[in-house]
Amino acid sequence: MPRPPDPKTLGELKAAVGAGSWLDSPDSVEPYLSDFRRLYHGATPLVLLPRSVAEVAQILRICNREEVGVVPHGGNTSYCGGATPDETGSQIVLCLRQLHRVRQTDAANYSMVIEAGCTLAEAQAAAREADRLFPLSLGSEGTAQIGGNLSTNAGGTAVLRYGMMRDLVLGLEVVLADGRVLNGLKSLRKDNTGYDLKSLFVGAEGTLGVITAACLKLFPLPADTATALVGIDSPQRALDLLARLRTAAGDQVTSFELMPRLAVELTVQHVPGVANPLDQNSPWYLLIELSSPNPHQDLLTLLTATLEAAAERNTIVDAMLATSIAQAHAMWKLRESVPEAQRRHGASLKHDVSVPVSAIPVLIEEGSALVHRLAPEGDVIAYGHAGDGNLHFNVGQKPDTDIKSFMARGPVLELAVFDLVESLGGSISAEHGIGRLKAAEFARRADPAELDVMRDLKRALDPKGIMNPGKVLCER
Ligand code: 2HG
Ligand code: ZN
Repeated sequence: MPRPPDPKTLGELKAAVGAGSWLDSPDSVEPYLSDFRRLYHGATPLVLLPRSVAEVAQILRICNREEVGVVPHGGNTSYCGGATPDETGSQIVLCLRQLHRVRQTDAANYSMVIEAGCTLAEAQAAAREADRLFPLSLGSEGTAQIGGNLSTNAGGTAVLRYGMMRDLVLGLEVVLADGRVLNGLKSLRKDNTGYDLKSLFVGAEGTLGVITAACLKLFPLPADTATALVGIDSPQRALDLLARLRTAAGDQVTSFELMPRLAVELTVQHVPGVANPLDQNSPWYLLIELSSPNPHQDLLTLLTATLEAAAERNTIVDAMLATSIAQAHAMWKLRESVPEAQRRHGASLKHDVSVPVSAIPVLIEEGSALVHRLAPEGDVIAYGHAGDGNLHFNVGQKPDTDIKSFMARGPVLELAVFDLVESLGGSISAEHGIGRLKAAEFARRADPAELDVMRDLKRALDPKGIMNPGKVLCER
């Protein structure tokens, strides 16, 4: 069981990073104590900001010896409290921000080695400089860091084409709980030498070790892109259109994002500079993007023809194709501002879930009936990555309702939504992780054998339980 660090240990930890790389005054540690959604507010005696892998290793050696809990911390954009210390004040925070070098780009190998503290936007820029694409793309990319993206197996808006973070990793460098460094920074597409260790740390949310650097896959830069905002009658029609698009454009279909009318309206209402370019109102909207590295594909013509054919069969209600980069950006701003609009509008109950793509219409229909019955103060705002089967089945507080009674509906509604998701063969965490928020539900619902293996792995790699205690796997 981890225990609070004594003054001698705190001194040793400070010495491990040196002056300027630790914080311990109440004001200076405050930004590390609460999560992005303000669900938790913890306490810590010390925040460490190491500048090298050797310093991370030294910190973990000390913490392991003294059995001090360590909470790895990146851009602090977790939705599940994954990077926030608990309230006991006994856990130290290990912020990776100062490990932010791009160690190598290898354009011919379509790979780059980058440290955990680089933001996702910095990773994208480094790839671009080498005339390559790093395709992970999400709303918080200016703040979220690569270490956190890896640790939560982040998804975002281009998963349909390129996969999630796990699919984008060739190798990892990880400091283990006892301070040993696992040097797995291989840049190989083929490597069948034993167990796939890197995969263990992706999505482990810092509970098995600290990722300090990664070798990531790169792709050719897109040279032709077509973007459209489409109005549509129902989620089922959206799936019909997705199938049509995949037949027409294969894996050039890069993004397929679904939004209900309310999400679009709230975004236009609350976020300055956002507009809905479509003339007609529709119950649902899709943001579609096709892309190709081949500049002669003429994707705009392909997308136009596919949407026209869909309109003839009444699959779609309305559509607007972006004819300039500015128009495409405006469409993306509309989509990416939905979380902010929800925040400005009022409280929300969030469910980041996935189901087989074919089950999305049922999830929305049956889930909405649950909200109607169990949280009448809320409006369903189910949006997100429909092409991946990942919806943010969110519920926003209706205007002029009492926030306390609305929030009190959360636990019962969550159980019902998760039951529904489970009955559809889905997952209670699609792309935001388990963190602290979903640890109990995960333990309750996971397959017992799967959970046993996870606990065995945890014990093998972190026998003293110092790595991000209380996240992902709860105490038995
Ligand atoms: C998105 O897809 C993000 O915009 C945030 O994953 C989802 O705020 C949310 O629920
Ligand atoms: Zn999302």
